[in-house]
Amino acid sequence: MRTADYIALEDRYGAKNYLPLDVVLTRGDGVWVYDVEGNKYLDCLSSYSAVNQGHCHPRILQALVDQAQKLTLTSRAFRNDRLGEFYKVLCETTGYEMTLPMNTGAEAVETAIKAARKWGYRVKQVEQDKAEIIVCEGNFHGRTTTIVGFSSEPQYREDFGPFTPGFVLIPYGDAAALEAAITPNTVAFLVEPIQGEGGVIVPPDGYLRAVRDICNRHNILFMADEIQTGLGRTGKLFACDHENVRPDVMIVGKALSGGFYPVSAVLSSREILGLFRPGDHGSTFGGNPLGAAVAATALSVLVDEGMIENAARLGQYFQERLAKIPSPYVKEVRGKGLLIGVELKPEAGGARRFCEALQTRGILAKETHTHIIRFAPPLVITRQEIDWALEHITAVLTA
Ligand code: IF1
Repeated sequence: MRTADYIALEDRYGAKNYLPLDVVLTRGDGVWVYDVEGNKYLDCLSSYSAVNQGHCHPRILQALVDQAQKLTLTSRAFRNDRLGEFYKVLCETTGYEMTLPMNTGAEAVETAIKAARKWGYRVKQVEQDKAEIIVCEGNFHGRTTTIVGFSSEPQYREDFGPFTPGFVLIPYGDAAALEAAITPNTVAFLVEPIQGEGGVIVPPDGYLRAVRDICNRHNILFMADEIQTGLGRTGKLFACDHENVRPDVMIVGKALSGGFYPVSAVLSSREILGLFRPGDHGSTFGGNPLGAAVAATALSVLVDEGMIENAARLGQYFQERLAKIPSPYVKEVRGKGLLIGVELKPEAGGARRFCEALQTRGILAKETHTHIIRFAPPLVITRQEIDWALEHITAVLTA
C-alpha cells in the first residue's frame, strides 16, 4: 500500500480528532523516522517528548522483549518482581521518597489532583468538598473532562461540560497572581514549568522560586506537571532544576518509558502519598511488570548515556543558531534545552505551511497555537544532525 491508501483507511474508519501531516511512518531509529515511500525524516517533535531517548532505543527494546516473554500483567491484586525495582530506580533518580504508578499523563495528573485534595482534607483540614486547586491560563494537563474543565482553550472544553468544580485560573508566570488567588480552601498549585502546548512559554526567571516560597508560606502543595518538560528535555533532569526548586508533587510520563509503553507516575513524600489506603485509587495496568521493566531501563538509559547533558549543550547551540537566521517571518525564538519554539509574525500566515515545507525537506515539526513551530528532537541528536537541519530550516524561513 502507498501513503494515500493508508490515509484512506484512516479516513474511512477513524474519528477525525487530529489533522496530522500526510506522512505515513513505518520505522523509527534514533532521531530518524521513515515513511512508507522510503523517505527519511528528522523527528523534531519526539512524539511530544515521549521519545527523548530516540526511536526504538535498543536497550529499552531489549527490556521490553525480555519482559514480554515472561510476564506482562498481574493486576495489583498480586505483586510482581519488576515493580519494586522500578520504584527504587525512579525514586533514587529523582530524589523523591514515594511514587504511585499510572499509565497516561492525564491519569497521573488526575492522581495528583486526588492526592492534593486528600491531603487538604486530612492534613490541612480544609472543609470537605471545598478544596481549591489553582491552575494557569494556557495550561495543558491532559484530556479528561476534569482536566479540560480547567483549560483556558475553548476548543478543549466545547460540548464537554458540565465540569468538575474546585479549580481557579490565574495568569501564567505571575507569582503575585498566585498569592492573590489563595484562599483558606486552597490545597495546591498545579503548573507546567514551561507551557509546551501553550506555545513553549518560558516564565520569567525566578518564577518557580517565587512559587515555591509562596506555597511554603501559605501551606499549599506545589505540583509540577513535567510530563513534557521533564526527563532531560530542557537540559536538566527536571525543568524545575534550573531554579533549584523542588515541587511537593512531581508528575512524570511520556519519556518515562522512552515511547515504548504508556507509563506515568506521581512522585512525592510519604506525608502526601502515604495518605492513600488500599482501595482508594488504582488502575488495571498501573504498575504492571512490562511497563515497570521498560521504564526502569528508559530512565537508566537517559542518565547513563548523557542525554540530559547533550540536551543542555546542543539545545543552547540549536537555539542560538535558530535565533541568528535572518528570517523576515520570525518574531521570537524561545525555550530551554531541546524544547524550542519559533514564534512567527502574524503576517507569516501561520506555521502550518512552514511545517509542510520542512516536511518536503525531510524534517517533521509541528505547529502549535497557529504561529509557533516547536523543535523538540530526541535528546540523542548530534551537532552534525542539527547543522543539517539548520540548513533546511534556514532555507524555509528565508524563502
Ligand atoms: C493530545 C498537546 C503536548 C502534556 C502535559 C499532561 C499531558 C500532556 C504537559 C497528558 C500530553 C500530549 C497529548 C496529545 C498531544 C500532546 C500535547 F498538544 F496536547 F498539548 F505535548 F503539548 N501534561 N500532551 O503535554 O498526557 O494523557 O496524553 O499521556 O492530547 O493531543 P497524556
